[in-house]
Amino acid sequence: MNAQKAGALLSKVREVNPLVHNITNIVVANFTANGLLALGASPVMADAKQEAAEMAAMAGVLVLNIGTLTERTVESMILAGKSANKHGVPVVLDPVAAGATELRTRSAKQILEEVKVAVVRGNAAEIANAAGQKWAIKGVDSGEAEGDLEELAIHAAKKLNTVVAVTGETDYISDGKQVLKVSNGHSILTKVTGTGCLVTSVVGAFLAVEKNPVSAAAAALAVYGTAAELAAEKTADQGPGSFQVEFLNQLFLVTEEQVTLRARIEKVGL
Ligand code: ATP
Ligand code: TZP
Ligand code: MG
Ligand code: MG
Repeated sequence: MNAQKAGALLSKVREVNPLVHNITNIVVANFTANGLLALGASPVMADAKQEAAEMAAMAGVLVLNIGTLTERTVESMILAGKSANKHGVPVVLDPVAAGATELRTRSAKQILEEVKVAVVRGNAAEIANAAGQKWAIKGVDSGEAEGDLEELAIHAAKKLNTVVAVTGETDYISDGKQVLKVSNGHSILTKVTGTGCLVTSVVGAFLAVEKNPVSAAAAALAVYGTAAELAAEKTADQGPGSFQVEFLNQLFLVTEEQVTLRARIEKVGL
């Protein structure tokens, strides 16, 4: 994956307009739907156990997010996940706040055991805890960086037998062998709730049009980070409220050419 290919994949997302089935949390549902629409995907939120499997079967991708999990929604996630697996629909997981409570850690692990997940996207603490490593976490926010994020991405990918995307100031994507590093983005993303959850769904939108999960995740993170940089430039003297609105604008406006010029994707490690 490189900047040019990331730009081309953005155009493919817009052309295909994939159906992204989200079972997500109550904090970010609206922001996620608007972000996906702005980018060029077609979001649907459907978490009733009576319809989750049916919706997943017809989607381009299924995104599971445990941000405000309940026994009921975890049951729906597993039903939807199994249906997606059966119908060849890729599945992405955001293990929000795994490690913060026993329920979250256990549920993230249960989903990973019962559903074949193509990409797990989280902050360092969430990825580490989902992969059985202890890492401090404060609610939904990652604790201080304790270790090497490149190593963490490789270790977690091997342990979970999936592709892992660890995000933060720099993002690391690994399948346990290769590692890609994405250096786009802006720190003001951390001041708007749901920017992690939305990026997980954006990874899903890219995965719906690109089978290789490492390529899809790297392209999605680079496009997302580029839109954030453009929005931060436009709202430089303002706060997170203006940034949030402009970020949605830039997810809509960012062009293939801008991504080709600005995406910073590098191969690292092994
Ligand atoms: P946390 O709750 O710890 O913030 P999160 O689930 O919100 O985690 P992030 O790691 O914040 O997820 O990632 C969301 C997006 O923000 C990603 O695209 C990431 O690259 C970007 N990002 C996060 N922090 C920074 C930063 N300091 N500089 C640039 N981009 C960042
Ligand atoms: N509480 C439960 S889910 C959630 C909060 C604040 C949203 C987390 O969103 P993100 O994208 O991980 O910052
Ligand atoms: Mg964040
Ligand atoms: Mg998060």
